[in-house]
Amino acid sequence: MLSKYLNPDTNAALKRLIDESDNIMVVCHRGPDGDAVGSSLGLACAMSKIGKNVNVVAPNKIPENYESMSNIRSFLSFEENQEEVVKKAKNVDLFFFLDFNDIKRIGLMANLIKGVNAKMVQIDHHENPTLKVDVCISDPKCSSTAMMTYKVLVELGYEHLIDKQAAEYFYTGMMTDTGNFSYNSNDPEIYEIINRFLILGIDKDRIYRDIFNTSPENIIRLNAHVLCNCMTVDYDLHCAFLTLNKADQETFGFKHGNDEGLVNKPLAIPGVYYSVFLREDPNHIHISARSKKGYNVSKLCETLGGGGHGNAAGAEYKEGNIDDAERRIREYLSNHITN
Ligand SMILES: [Mn+2]
Repeated sequence: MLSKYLNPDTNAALKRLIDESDNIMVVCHRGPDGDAVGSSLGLACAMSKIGKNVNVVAPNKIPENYESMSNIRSFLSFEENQEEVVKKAKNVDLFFFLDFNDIKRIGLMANLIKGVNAKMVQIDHHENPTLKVDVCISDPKCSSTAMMTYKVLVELGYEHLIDKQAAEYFYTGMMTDTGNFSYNSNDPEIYEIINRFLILGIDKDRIYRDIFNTSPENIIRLNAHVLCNCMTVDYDLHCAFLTLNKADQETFGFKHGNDEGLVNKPLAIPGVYYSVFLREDPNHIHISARSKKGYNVSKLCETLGGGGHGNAAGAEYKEGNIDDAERRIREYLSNHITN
């Protein structure tokens, strides 16, 4: 038996919302990761099985390494299909917002949402949800939105709608948000759910290989270059800094998503508790931070205008270049370091 999120009233209310809706739009955050893509596609699969017309929309393009997942149900990117999404959104009865806690995470799509007259449901595992929705299901202790979404469907009596394909999508979200079950992964329910998915026939080994262990040569070289030539380790601050500038992105043929997981690597170094990856993007410095258990990076990223979880957070720094951002982080850590 899995633990429950919904009291009987909310359960009935959510069920009614779904029953009364013909057109559903599932929306995930900008720069969708495996959890955003996996939870959205899994939910879409289940909802289309009960005859709903479902569209899945991300604010921008999904990274290449997840493209294979969306073969069956295609993702619409708002940035690239603005007109189509606007048209479809007008007929939407029910929105599902998955894997984000703040309207800022969907960029320009936020304006679209403001103007529609539809019901809204949020399922998310980030702290402090601030979206204005009809039903908010929030569980910061859960390691993935995919797992939450699966549990919600089970609670609503929809377990029979989850087939092998949907299970593969949910599994992908659970796997990617735990680094293949290497962090935030001590909850026994994770393995109870995986057990069910294996019985449905998912190929977990293939999913791991496709998502985490398939990489073109230029990306292997890019990762090696960043770790070898662009990493500084400050043992006083217990922090490693990785940087990727525009020139190197061009040299190695970098595309969005090619640096997935890179920020975790320095945490393997004894004495390193924080790892910060700084990438030069067109309009800002993309910052992604990770930390070992007991060390918090969400506050650090908040001071830079971002946020996230205690051990995984990010920000888009607009007040200067990579060096400025790194200086700000060093200042913050030297004032807040706990040895
Ligand atoms: Mn997530």
